[in-house]
Amino acid sequence: MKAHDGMYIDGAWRPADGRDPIEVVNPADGQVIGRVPAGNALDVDTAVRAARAALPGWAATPPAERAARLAALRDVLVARKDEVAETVTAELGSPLKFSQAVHAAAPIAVAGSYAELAATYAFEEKVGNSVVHHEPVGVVGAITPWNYPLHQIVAKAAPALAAGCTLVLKPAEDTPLTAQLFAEAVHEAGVPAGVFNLVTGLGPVAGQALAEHPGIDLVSFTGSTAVGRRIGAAAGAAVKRVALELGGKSANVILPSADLARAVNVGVANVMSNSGQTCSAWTRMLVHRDQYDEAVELAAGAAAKYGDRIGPLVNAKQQERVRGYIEKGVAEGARLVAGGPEAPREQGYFVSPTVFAEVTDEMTVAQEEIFGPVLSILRYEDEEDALRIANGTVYGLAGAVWAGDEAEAVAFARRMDTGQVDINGGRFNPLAPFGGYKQSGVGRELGAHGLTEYLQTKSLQF
Ligand code: TXE
Repeated sequence: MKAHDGMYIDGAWRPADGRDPIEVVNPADGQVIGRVPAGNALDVDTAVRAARAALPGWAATPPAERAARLAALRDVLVARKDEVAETVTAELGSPLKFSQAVHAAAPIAVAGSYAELAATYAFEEKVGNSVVHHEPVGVVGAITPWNYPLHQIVAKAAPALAAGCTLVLKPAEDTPLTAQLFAEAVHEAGVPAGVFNLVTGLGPVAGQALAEHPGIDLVSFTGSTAVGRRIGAAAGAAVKRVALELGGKSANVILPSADLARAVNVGVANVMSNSGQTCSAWTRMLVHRDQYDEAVELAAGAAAKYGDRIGPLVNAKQQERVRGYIEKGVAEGARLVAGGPEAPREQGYFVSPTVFAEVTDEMTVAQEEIFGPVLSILRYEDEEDALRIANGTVYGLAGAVWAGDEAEAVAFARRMDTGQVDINGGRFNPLAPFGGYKQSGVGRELGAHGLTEYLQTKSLQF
């Protein structure tokens, strides 16, 4: 795979100060497919300086011109979508069809939505005798994970660029090639030098240096709750803005009036998608006791069908972690009805699609984010019990409700402590705000709500 041996800073690929290579591995077979430099604090500092220098010019660029660059960026992502899909498949291991349909396609929709928002957003509004200006926050430090390598980048870079911010991106060490491809796309789209900068590197080195750099005005982080908590604490101490997209343990609530087979099948597909490496995945299926046995049977059958069709997990550490959770589920008394902890193949970091029945809400597999193809099915007595279980974790990122009647599902969804709920299946909407209640995070991504994360307001009184 093509890999740059440098950092994209101030509009060009430049030699890195940190020379240790990061080996990029294809998780489907363990082969090294490329090497990128592990940037250090000096590389981060160089990139932040470039972003600071570019800030006044980009912030003063008319929104229509920023919109034109974002539209050009979307067009480059369209033109290079096959390359995006192949790169994501090579470094994340996801099946090529899934990479095309999701990993390459979603960022196109998101970039397009911000091209439109940049052109139409009211960056100035009249409020009584005041005019409120929505100005860019400044220089953004974006730290992204590997699970949706390009989407996670575009969900930060596109609104930042639309707002008039400049940024430095530190992508996940597992998926830096997609990030390099994105830097090429930004360059091709004619975004001025210094507006977008890329530093590849390790989290505790380059990531931490970026999060703590005094030249950063907003840290936008997606990743684990443990790292997010530290970044939030450091940002609080420095009184700087922070946006955190963290873990989830979303409930898929199937009310008795729902189409059970459809709800279960879509629910299983949701968890197995991307091999379960999705923060919003509906990892807890809540079923009424009268329908429980039927749901378990349907889910076990649906999971068995996935067999070989899902990709591996991203690396050996995640594979071990997920297998450990499956072993813990068994040890705590949950009943395996599909899959299990044994690796299904010798090569690559695969985990079998796994379904647990007889899960109770205090079990580890019902409380902690597993981040693998593992579904837990819980039994509820009545609607109040379902609500108690659904809201009974520290997380609140997403969820789903199924009912025969949409209004019934909406009434339940309104009582859920979570940032996004799919009603009878739902569909991806790049304009809908996405983000967490409780410990799932701070702030929102996507759409106009995502744009406001990158803006600060100034009011002029007349
Ligand atoms: O995350 P990390 P990991 C969850 C999921 C998964 C677990 C661990 O449960 O099993 O996290 O994954 C950078 N300062 N999610 O270890 O370490 C790192 O380089 C600054 C949920 O991969 O949080 C990468 O770019 N940055 C999730 C990013 O943080 C640091 C997506 C995420 O890595 C850093 C991924 C530091 N000290 C994992 N340490 C979601 N919400 O979608 C690491 N990083």
